[in-house]
Order: sequence, then structure tokens, then C-alpha cells
Amino acid sequence: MKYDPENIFGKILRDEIPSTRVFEDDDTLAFMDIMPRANGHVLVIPKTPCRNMLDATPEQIAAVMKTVQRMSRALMVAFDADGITLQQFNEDAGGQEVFHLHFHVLARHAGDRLGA
Ligand code: DGP
Repeated sequence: MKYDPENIFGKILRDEIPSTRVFEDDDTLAFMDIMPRANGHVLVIPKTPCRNMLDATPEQIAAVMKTVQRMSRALMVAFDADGITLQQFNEDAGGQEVFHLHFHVLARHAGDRLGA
């Protein structure tokens, strides 16, 4: 499957649509999910074109995971969380809706349940 630069996260990267950015470095961007499934839901994406884990390079995965860990630690503090859940979906059948590689980083609190 090919990468389509007109996907929503591509537009967020180019600042064509607004987002609440919480962190960025040379290779990655982290921003708040517009439909949070938890109190503290961040998305982490590479800045370079990549549809999902199936076409990602080792360098893209390494850069994204570094930011995922950084965001996990930040959410623990910022949301006084008890734990972190990571989610990541690939292709329609795998539950992916936006076709630019992303990891969901979800702050969890004891006894909570994730939204739909
Ligand atoms: P998925 O591809 O299934 O991993 O889910 C895509 C996620 O992207 C979903 O949790 C909602 C989020 N999302 C969709 N559109 C926007 C948007 O315009 N801005 C932001 N911040 N998040 C979005």
C-alpha cells in the first residue's frame, strides 16, 4: 500500500490543520488525540512519510519509540497516571483509520476503562 501525503496527520505535520502539539524533535511529533480514549491520550508520529509498521524503516521505528517512551514518562507525571497503555494499528483490517504511522500513548488510572 502506498503512502498518501493528504492524510490527516500529513496535514497536521505541515500545519495545514491545527493540533495540540506537546513535543517534537527532528524526527518525530507528538500531539493530543482529538477523540481521547483516556484522560491523557497522545499520538506519536514520524515526520517522514510512512503508512504504518509494515513499511516503516528501522530508523523511523527507533525514532518513534524513543518519543513514545518520553511521552509515556511525561504522561505519568502530567496526568498523575498509574500506568501506560500503547496501541498501534495497521491497515483497515488491523483497525487503522489514519494512514500515517502512529502510536497511541494512553495514561491509565487504577480501575479505569478505555473509551471506544
Ligand atoms: P487509528 O488510525 O485507528 O489508530 O486512529 C486514529 C486516531 O487519530 C483516532 O484516535 C482519532 C485521531 N484523530 C483523527 N483525526 C484527528 C485530527 O484531526 N486531529 C487529532 N489530533 N487526532 C485525530
